[in-house]
Amino acid sequence: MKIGLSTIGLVALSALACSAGDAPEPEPEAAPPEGVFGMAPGPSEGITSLVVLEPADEATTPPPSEPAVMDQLGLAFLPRQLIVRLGQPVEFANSETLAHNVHLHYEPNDSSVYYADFSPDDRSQVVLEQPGAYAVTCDEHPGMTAFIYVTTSPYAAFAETDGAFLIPDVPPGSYTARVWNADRSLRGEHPVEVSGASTELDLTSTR
Ligand SMILES: [Cu+2]
Repeated sequence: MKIGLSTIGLVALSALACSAGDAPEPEPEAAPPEGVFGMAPGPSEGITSLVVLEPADEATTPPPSEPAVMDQLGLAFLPRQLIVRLGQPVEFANSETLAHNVHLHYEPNDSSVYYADFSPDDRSQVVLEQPGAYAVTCDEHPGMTAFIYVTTSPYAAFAETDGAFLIPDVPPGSYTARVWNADRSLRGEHPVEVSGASTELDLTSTR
């Protein structure tokens, strides 16, 4: 019994001595993120790029019935950028003690498509009927701007400010990756094949 214990002590000591003398282990290489990821152009006019993967076979899941919510708080829209599925309601709210309004312009033809006043604690829903980009403003407070993108595809994400994007849970198949940017010259379309768990795309070039 006594011998056994000291043997264990020796083994532990030699293991310590060994690890102290070794060079630090190299950092394991980070696994690529799961999903479709990569780089898109950087922000324009304060809005980051949006990446949408449109499936070649039109069948996708139906839009969620619960609304996508955009609140007003601290003289700002929250969130400032919102993705909504076509057919999914958008709910606007006003969580502060000031009166606001919400004014939506559809970007492709610059038409005013929605306007409503929001007293404190008001909430109201609207279904936006066209896919594409909508500019959001509060006409009372010129600094309040936001952006909504209505997409037919469930596979969409805004890029980070450095252009990095990640769209998780994309089933294998053929897609068109569409890049929307406030600067029209930075928009583009790229054919994409999704096969494994991770697909890396460079969408920084326009074509
Ligand atoms: Cu306002």
